[in-house]
Amino acid sequence: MSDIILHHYPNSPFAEKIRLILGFKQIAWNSVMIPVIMPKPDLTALTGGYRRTPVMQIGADIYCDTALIADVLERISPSPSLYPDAVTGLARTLSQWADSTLFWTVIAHCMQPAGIQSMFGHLTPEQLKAFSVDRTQMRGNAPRMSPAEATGQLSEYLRRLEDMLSDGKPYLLGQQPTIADFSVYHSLWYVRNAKAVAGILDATPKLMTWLVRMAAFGHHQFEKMSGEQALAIAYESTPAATDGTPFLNTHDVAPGDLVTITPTDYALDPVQGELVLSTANEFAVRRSDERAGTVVVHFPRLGFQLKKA
Ligand SMILES: N[C@@H](CCC(=O)N[C@@H](CS)C(=O)NCC(=O)O)C(=O)O
Repeated sequence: MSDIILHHYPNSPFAEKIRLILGFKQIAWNSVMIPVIMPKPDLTALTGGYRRTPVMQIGADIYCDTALIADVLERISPSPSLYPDAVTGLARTLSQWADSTLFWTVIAHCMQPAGIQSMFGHLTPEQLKAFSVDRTQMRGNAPRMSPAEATGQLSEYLRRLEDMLSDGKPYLLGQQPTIADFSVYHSLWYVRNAKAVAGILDATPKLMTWLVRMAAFGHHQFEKMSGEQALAIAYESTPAATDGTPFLNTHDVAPGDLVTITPTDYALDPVQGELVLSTANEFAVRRSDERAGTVVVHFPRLGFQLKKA
């Protein structure tokens, strides 16, 4: 049985990014379905409060945010690489743009009435209301874009991406897919699923062909697992050792200090624990939970803030 557990739900774009990376790398995994809105009691028992989707678990190590999850999958299975040497800086930077700017432009484009009808038409008015209240609370004061702005800006972004596929290049940065392809893919996958507003993709035929090429990686093999089973695995496991990893002290903190780690953009739920890792690209805290036992929760440095508790 694979050690990798993905906590996710089917129509989450960021989860689709990771499912497709698992397909690209041919890594077998376990699938735990989590609720689309709060509360998410099994998930937050593992994370200590972080509620975004997806989360990856390996034993008693919990990995938040797809930027870090992709790095961990690369460590586990380096080939085929998401970060080819020749373009690694460019790939990571394009990926960060796609996961933030492109993603929120896509959400604003899809959340116009016709798009909502395509994606959520099957929900009752009460369910739709609960979803909308949850996401409004989650986003807090994060800036919002009108559908008119979003649609106009998305058309321009799509043209720029189409330009990257000139000269018959199969992937955005050349002959091999990189992390940037997976980050752009998940947002465009979401547009394609919002059928009433997916026509925007018709103007960029190379991008459509690329979408089909990317989708062919599939999700590889997975088995269903319950949230309870995942919690039991965390409880029975010991977090991977972190001793010996050089500690990068940027916040006047020492290993073992009680800190909180919180996203800087939305869903600002702090996770509190003892700091066990602070590297150029990662923070991790150790915490204990009645149901999950002692776990280490990992975050990327980019997009998160560390504070002494
Ligand atoms: N930067 C995060 C973004 C994750 C994210 O925003 N996921 C969306 C779903 S695609 C989410 O969490 N929505 C609220 C929820 O699922 O509770 C990542 O890369 O993992």
